[in-house]
Amino acid sequence: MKSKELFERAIKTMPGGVNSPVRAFGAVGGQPVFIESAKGQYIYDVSGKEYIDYVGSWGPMILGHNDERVVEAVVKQMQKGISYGAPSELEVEMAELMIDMVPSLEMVRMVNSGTEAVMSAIRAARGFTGRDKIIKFEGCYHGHADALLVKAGSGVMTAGVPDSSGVPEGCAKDTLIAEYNNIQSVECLFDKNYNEIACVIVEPVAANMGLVLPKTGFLEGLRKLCDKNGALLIFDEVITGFRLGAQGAAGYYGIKPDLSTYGKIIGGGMPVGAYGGRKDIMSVVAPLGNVYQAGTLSGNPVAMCAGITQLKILKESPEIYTHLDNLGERFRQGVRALFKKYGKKVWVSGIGSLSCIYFTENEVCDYRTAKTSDTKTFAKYFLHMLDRGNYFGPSQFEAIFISAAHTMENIDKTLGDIEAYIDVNI
Ligand code: KE4
Repeated sequence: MKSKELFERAIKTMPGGVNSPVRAFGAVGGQPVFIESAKGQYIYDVSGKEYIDYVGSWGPMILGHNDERVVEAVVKQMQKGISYGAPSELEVEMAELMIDMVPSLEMVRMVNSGTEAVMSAIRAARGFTGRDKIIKFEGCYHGHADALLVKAGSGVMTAGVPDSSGVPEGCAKDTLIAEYNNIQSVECLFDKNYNEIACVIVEPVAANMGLVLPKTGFLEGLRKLCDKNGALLIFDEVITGFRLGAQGAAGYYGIKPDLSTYGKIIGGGMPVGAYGGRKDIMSVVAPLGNVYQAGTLSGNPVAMCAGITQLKILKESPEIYTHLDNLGERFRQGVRALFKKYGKKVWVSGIGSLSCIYFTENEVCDYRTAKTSDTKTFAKYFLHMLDRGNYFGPSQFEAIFISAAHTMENIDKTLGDIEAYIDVNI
């Protein structure tokens, strides 16, 4: 069965034929390729075509697909049991491992997705502070919980408005929207909502409007404003956690958040999320405290096995991060050089194994400038690269993920395909 036939079947039984919207290729046209298998840095579609994978399941596959050590651990655990719904040693091991690797973590709770991690962390922040309002940033994505599917209301000083149908105004009104990299926009919201703000949630590196790095002083400024106003700082590290080094973005930038949220890498490809941070805050979470949060498959033993194995490899092999940095740098420098060679301006951003190519002449530092990218040109570029066996995220506003399984030869092959695109299209 080829992708086309599968997609025709899929759209009959699933909204848009997919289980997550970005996969439907709506932003780039064409039809999604259906994946049959994956190994290392490669994925293979149902027609047997091989692609160098620059999505890596949107981040979890930092070691590459089907790392033997992860697969072996998962298979071994499955022989013993798939799910217990009761405490297991693996959950204790996972919590201890995360706390050992991330200095700001004193207590953690496992959940089943990044969305769950963020919605639970927000509830804990509201329960701990007794305040209702939260600040998020335009262009940052924190999963699909109602309070986070909110866009800026008219003028940044007013409450947010729903960014999805089905989200009641009541859910959106307590979500205030600031501008990424604009600390004044945050200060204004604190001044206008004095003593009402429970937390500020931020992607310390914004990887859902493409890839936007924090400007010098931005994260430090958030830390100071939260301390000054008695609000909590939540780092959403679902993408950056354990990717920008073992200590994630918090370690990379030397900022201590009050709570952090995780997903993706900590599950090794299995459905896992987590939230955690200061013990006094996490102590409000049931059954210890009265902030309720629960989950049938939270701490699932098979998923814990996958996550523990992957995290232990990252902890014990710091050279992996050097390799990721080198691959990412090679890619970014190569792309900049190619477009310069052909006299075309693009904005290439990146940090470690995360990158983005924006088809705009502007410097991209926030949502407004990210949106100046020419998404039609991106779509043409995307389909050219897909045809040449490079699988990138099917949207200008997603990041490029490189894994430890990638090689310099892979990067150079992809750069060659980019040059072929520029040569015939620019
Ligand atoms: P999940 O519920 O999808 O596990 O995590 C939500 C989430 C939370 N926080 C951040 C910073 C995230 O990037 C995400 C999810 N990331 C997207 C990729 N941009 C997942 C891909 C998808 O939605 O299909």
